[in-house]
Amino acid sequence: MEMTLRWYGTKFDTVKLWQIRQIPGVKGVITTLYDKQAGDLWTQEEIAALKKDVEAESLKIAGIESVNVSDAIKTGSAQRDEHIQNYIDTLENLGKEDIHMVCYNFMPVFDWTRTELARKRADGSTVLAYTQEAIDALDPEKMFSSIAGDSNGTVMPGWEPERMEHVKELFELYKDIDEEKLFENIVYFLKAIMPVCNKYDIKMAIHPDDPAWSVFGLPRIINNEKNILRLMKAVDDVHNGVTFCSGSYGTSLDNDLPHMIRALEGRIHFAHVRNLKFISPTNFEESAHLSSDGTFDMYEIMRALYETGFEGPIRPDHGRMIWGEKAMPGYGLYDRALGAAYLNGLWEAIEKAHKA
Ligand code: DNO
Repeated sequence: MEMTLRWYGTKFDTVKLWQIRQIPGVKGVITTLYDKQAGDLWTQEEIAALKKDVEAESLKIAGIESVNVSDAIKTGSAQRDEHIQNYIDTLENLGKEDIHMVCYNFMPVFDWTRTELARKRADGSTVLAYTQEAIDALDPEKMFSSIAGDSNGTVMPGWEPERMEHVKELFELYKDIDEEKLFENIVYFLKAIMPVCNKYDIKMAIHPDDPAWSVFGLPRIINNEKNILRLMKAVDDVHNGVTFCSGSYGTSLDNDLPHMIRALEGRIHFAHVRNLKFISPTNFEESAHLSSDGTFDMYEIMRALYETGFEGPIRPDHGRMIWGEKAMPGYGLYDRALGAAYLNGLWEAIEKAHKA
């Protein structure tokens, strides 16, 4: 595995590349052109400029998170083929710049959903949290404004104000889209992009739906072992792969995370590893990475990755907000750096035990 940190670019991130470089074992970042809208084309020049910024600090781009997929592609509406062509051209430009891993998601309307961005824990840290009761009491069109105030002035991934202004129309677009239709549309999309992925050896890594069940009646298809394996089979090419996000699949206590990792052997191209603390099955908060601070056995998750020969980038995921830091919720420096150090420690121990 290759330890990395997510970085949103000079213009958007409170965390600096020189700080990332000082985290032990981190040599690469996972980044993006954060101001691109889904459906846009990324030019080779824009990608080269991003690469230059990263390499100037002696880091490398380990992959892109995300090249977002437009709602036209997800719903199969009029602009679908135009957006797919832009996606193919973007992949081509990434390939020419020697970038070989792209994370994306196929969630309708909202990317990940949390109901609180700053729930206070007993130690005074704050974390992102979710309760089903809060969702059930909420008008989906108000979802954005209900959380925007807690985002420390940052733009949250998947919650771009430009998109959220049209949230009503977005819901309208999905009115006839059920899970089967959404599945057909993702297969159509993947089949169209596989040739360029093969040409440049670009590994596509789909991020799971978070939480792993339907919110606001919208369909969810990337949420458990059966469904993700179905997608792997439907487009049976190694370039059609997975971002294994423990904190997203883990929202459903029915998902056996180490078992899923083993079932996906060879198809996991990227890993987000973080922990959750459950108060009830539908009320959880994002804890520190350490096993004993949350619900998951992080050792077993890392061991399953190790034993299935995982070689891709891995990143600590959402961290707590600690030590007075002001940053994008989940994406401060301090707790993610602690997470990276902890995951590196687990990996070293697992590796040495295997070699002994
Ligand atoms: C949340 C992230 C997601 C993820 C996208 C991938 O913090 O893990 O926003 O980047 O779903 O496209």
